[in-house]
Amino acid sequence: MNILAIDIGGTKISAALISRDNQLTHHTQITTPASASPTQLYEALVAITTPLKAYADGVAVASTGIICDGVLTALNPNNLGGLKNFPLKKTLSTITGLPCWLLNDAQAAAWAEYDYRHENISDMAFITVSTGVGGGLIQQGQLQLGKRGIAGHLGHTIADPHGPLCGCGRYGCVEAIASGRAIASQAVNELAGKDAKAIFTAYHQGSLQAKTIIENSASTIANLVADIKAIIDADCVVLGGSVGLANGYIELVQAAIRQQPKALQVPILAAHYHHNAGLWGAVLWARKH
Ligand code: ADP
Ligand code: BMX
Ligand code: ZN
Repeated sequence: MNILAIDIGGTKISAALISRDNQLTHHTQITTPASASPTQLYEALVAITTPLKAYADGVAVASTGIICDGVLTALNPNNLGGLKNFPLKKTLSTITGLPCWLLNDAQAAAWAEYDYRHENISDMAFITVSTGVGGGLIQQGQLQLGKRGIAGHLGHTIADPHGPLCGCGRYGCVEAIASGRAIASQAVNELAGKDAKAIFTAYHQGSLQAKTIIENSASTIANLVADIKAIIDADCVVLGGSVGLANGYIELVQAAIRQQPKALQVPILAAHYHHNAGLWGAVLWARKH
């Protein structure tokens, strides 16, 4: 089966064809509409699927948000231009006329990264540090979805109860401190208004402000990793997303985890599938089901 894989994130929507013999081709990317109203998201999905759908036998989707019964519900609507609910499966089936399989983006990436390592491990977590902070858990070789699709939403565990208000309504979520959006929102003075990518550039140019913000993000993720170890005794934790994979970031998280008690330390690895972990996970999951 040739599958049209789509990864819907808070910043970008990417798509590619993945053939039955695992060749990834025709990779394309568009910006997620800033105000992702249902109409704008619909139009973005039409734009990205139209050139590719004729070559596919099915559609596999990894999407930000809680995915349950084919519907996307935002836990943090701010990450999707305020969009709260969207009938993703129905919409994509109508646009493409193809069968569709859906997963949350980080759950999908967790599945791909586990699949790659399954001969050596049984329990792991995937964390994407991107627009938000997403998560996916594998326990005893099983991807955890939960009855309502929320399992693994690690970005909405609390890092600091006195921390900033998260778009989900809680104070001090990991996502409100460590995500790409949170990194940008902490910038002041010479870095005010810059996005996380620009703040990383400033960090590599020696900006002390950028260093403080990025190290705070990395140590928040390291605390989350130690919590995951305590909860599921993970064999490893895999990092992805454009912040998670940014030059020097994983080293900061690894350095911070070494400050934790030995029993809570765990190997932290970069995603084998890099930025395409969600695309691959959605396809591997679709084939399995
Ligand atoms: P999505 O959330 O749509 O899946 P990404 O994984 O690309 O998309 O994450 C988007 C976030 O990553 C934004 O905050 C953006 O500023 C930041 N970002 C993008 N490229 C880089 C980079 N090279 N280095 C650091 N941060 C980056
Ligand atoms: C948010 C949440 C998660 C998602 C994570 C990473 C929404 C819309 N999304 O915590 O479902 O996995 O962001 O998403 O509530 P990304 O856009 O950063 O890839
Ligand atoms: Zn939250």
